[in-house]
Amino acid sequence: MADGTADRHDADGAVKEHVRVEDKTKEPALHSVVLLNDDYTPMDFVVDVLETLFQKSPAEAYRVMMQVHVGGRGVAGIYPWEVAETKVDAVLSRARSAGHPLQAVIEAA
Ligand code: TYC
Repeated sequence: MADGTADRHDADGAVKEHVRVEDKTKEPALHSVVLLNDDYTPMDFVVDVLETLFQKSPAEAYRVMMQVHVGGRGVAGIYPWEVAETKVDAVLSRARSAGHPLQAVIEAA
């Protein structure tokens, strides 16, 4: 129904109850910005990216950077899709300007 509610019917067709089916406002789907490891981007550069673009504390930025370095990938942050896309663009733009091959991708969270 237009007001976000629906009538529920019994087997005989009688209206049993009038229930709300879903909220009108939906939360945006969340997406992870994932940093990928490579052999050339300096650790300090990745830590700086995590601190300045993803608002990580120095200790958390170092932890995430080491997780990527050792495990190959790590979550820098979780955002609505458009914010995640802007973050990835910022990471890639900053990395390319500095001459580093750092890669970041978006995944459904
Ligand atoms: N593996 C890199 C090095 O040894 C460091 C690094 C960490 C690179 C995280 C990318 O997303 C990355 N210099």
